[in-house]
Amino acid sequence: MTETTLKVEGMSCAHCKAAVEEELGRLPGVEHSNADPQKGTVEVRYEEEKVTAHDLRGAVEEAGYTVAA
Ligand SMILES: [Cu+2]
Repeated sequence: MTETTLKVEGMSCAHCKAAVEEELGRLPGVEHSNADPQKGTVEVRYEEEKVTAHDLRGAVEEAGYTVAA
């Protein structure tokens, strides 16, 4: 299990938080995510054998937000 913090642009409210967390939660191997719209960060705990950083970025984009490099 590994943990990372993504910088995510565009989140502004509780709906954004829920949307990002829901999309990340769809990835098999993501155990937990916690988005903070005020800080613009998302903490993700995941299994590195199952999920790549690319997958995480894709899920955030699927939810309609952008991961800052
Ligand atoms: Cu929102």
